[in-house]
Amino acid sequence: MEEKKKYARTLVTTALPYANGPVHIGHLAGVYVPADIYVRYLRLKGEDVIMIGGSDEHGVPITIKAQKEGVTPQDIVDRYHKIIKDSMAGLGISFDVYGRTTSETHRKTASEFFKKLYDNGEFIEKTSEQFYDEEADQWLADRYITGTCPHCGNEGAYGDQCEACGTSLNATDLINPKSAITGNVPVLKETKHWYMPLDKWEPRLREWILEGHKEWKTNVYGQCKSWLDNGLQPRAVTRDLNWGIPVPIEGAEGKVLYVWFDAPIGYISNTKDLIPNDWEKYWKSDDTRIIHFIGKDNIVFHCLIFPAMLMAEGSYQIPDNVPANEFLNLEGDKISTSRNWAVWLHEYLDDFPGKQDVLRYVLTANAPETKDNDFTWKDFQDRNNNELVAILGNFVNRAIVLTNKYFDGVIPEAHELTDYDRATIDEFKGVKEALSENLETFHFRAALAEAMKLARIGNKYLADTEPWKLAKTDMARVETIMNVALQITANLAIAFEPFLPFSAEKLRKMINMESADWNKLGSIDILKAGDRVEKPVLLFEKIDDETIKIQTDRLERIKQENVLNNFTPKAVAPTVTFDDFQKLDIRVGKVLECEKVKKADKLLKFTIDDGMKGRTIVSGIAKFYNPEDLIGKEVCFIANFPPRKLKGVESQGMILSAEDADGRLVVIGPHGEVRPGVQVG
Ligand code: B3M
Ligand code: ZN
Repeated sequence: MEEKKKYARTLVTTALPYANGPVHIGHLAGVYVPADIYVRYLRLKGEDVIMIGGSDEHGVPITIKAQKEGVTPQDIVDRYHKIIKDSMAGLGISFDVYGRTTSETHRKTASEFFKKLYDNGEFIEKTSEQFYDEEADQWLADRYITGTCPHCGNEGAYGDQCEACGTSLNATDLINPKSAITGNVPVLKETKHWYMPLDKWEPRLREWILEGHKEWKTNVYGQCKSWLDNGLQPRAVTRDLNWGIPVPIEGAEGKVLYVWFDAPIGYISNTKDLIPNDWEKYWKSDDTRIIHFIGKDNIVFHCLIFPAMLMAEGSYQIPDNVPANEFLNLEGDKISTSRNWAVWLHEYLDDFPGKQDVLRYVLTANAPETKDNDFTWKDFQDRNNNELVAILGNFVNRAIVLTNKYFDGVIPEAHELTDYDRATIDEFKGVKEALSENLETFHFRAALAEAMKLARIGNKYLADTEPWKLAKTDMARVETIMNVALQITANLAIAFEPFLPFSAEKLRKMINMESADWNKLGSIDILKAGDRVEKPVLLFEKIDDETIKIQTDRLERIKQENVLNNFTPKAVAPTVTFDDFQKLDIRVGKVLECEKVKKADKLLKFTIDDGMKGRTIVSGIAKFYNPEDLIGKEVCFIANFPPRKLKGVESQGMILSAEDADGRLVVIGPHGEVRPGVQVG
């Protein structure tokens, strides 16, 4: 096996979220929680590491959001940058810097980067035809053009993708293209742009990844291989847009750097802001290790395009690893900002104060490391109640409570260890190695399971040794047991610090342990006999069904709203003649009585005044109405259907109702007063 390269420091970057919305659990599980665990772990080991984050504040998604709300792009990014920055801090994501791509440092850095590549002849210039809205006097980015999808006929396809059939498109593929700004037919006009010739870097990229980084996660390696095997094409790195970093060359007025050109440079700019005199050490010396934490949709940019940019620039290191995650779904559906199908971090922090670690725990235990995973509120509740409360919280609480109870808070001495004590201690000795190994290789789920194993060992130790039973007969034995239990508690404070930093801190305070040192993990002399522990505080508390129901009800409401908002009427049925229509005898009737049909939860039985001798009609609308509410109302019914029996009741006609997009039935009636029995036509 190839010997591991020695490195002196680690630079961890985390994908810069677009500042066009808040962050949600998908972002957290994919990028920020794993990155934070990793960085906290390295810090615990005493390594030199910095964690770089920031908002991505350019690009079309932001201009679209601004246009929709009638505000400026700057307003949008100011609003969301703050929400994102504050909520990430609230969850304990421990960035050393959280910057923004609208900063002056960034504008200058990205601009100079482009200029250097331009001056070195690293770009090719190409003229192509692009859509332009003459009335708005504006070039149209792909997202600003809609039209009919040539593959499936969906009339609302975008210039870059049809969301109905999932095909990615070029704007010029659309049938009947329209400008999303004015609704006009756009015209094609010639425009000049600068392209990165990725094909030129393909051999180096190929060798670097496919030969040099076989250890990368299979999903990342596989995606890179597939791109490389398909052959890389030149990519435009400029755009016709009025929001972004101006292209710093003559003749490029009105053009900006493509957002995916400037955003990764944001990692560099933000490092500069953090350590203006030292940043180059982290980016340019070959004993630095660069790790990019991202989601799977960003793989090509971080593994191929950005490295090609860095290679072209010449003075930078390229990344050592890009541990991209798959996606997290929510209650079985894809998370979507536009459909509001998400658990938003800032809302979570409001709804669950003091429970940051519960979310961190659940998102790690269920992280989409190798495949897409699902977040459900039920699983959230179960993991909190059955794992955090019942295992970790329970053990720690017992250890501290018993120490207070029997020894007045003073850590007792360990006397002679029994074979069982030794077997227990042996078991948790291996935890450090297993944990480290998993953390080093970005297997955070497995690492968390190892930490949890330590808590299970502790729980079992107390349950098996039952010190509360020995207290009356063998206090010396209780002293030993409690010493071991407290040493396990100290181990937990170290092991959980990367994952659950808030609880680990509480725990450290309880046992008066000033700082956690990874190197001590696995040892049984962390705490000194004679030192004190504090009074117990609860690390976790049970989450009840009502709390969970508030969240699932909210999602249910959003689902309904989405169904209603996305309603498109069904295609009109084949033409009929007036004679056809006249065959139906539709009349107005007045509801005299209305009641539920026994043993049929869908059916209501109506007694209708039809202006004649009256009739009974059974209708399947019981789910949508209280029977009493319909009494006295006028309804329309078909009078000439043959009678039929429903659950033993003979129905003499059919009450008309409209079915809304969500399946709700609404009874149809006249808007003015009419006599029962009159015909509709
Ligand atoms: N803002 C895309 C995203 O949020 C993009 C990442 C930039 S990382 C340099 O998924
Ligand atoms: Zn389509």
